[in-house]
Amino acid sequence: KTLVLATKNQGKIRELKTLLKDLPLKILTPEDFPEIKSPEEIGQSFFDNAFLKARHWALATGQLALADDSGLEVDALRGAPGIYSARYAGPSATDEENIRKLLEEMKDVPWENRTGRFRCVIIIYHPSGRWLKAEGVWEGLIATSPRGEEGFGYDPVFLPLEFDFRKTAAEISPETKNRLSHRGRALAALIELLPDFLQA
Ligand code: ITT
Repeated sequence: KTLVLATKNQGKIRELKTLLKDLPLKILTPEDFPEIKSPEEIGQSFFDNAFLKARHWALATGQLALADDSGLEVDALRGAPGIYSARYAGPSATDEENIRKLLEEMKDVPWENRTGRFRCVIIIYHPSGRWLKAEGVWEGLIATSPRGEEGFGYDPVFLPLEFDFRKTAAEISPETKNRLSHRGRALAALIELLPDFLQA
């Protein structure tokens, strides 16, 4: 079976490919379909956006498609950047620009109020119209300055609970991140459901 990863984010593609490596699936990405455009992410929730991306790529390619919509929810910012995490500092913002904006917005927030979490909703969609959903969260604190070279996105300013907030998500190995992260947990839950879904 072929599975299209309905994402252009290279960090997600790297993690998803590792998490799916033991499954008997041929993995393709949008780069394998240069003629197909990405849909506009007009949804109002992680679910809406994951669903519209997975459905679009499944129907456009005629293959199973898996989409990940994810982001960072910061309590002191009432859940922002949330579904707008990728474009927090503007429509084509870099990870560095998004981090800079986040730290600026939080410059007066004390440690006890720097709680937040990554959230990931994954949808797998079959061109017949059948689909599955899984979700994962990763709790932590927002650091006051970036550290580390691993990962992508907001990893340099996310201090996961599991290391007593001493390391950023960009200072842990990709294997450890995949074991603990919102994406790793969502995909583990999805993989549980997959045999029945692929049989039907
Ligand atoms: P696609 O829609 O093509 O998948 P995107 O980057 O636009 O790519 P999202 O709309 O889901 O995808 O935005 C997710 C953003 O949330 C991502 O760009 C990061 O800024 C952040 N994010 C998600 N997961 C993350 C992780 O594991 N580590 C760090 N940041 C993450």
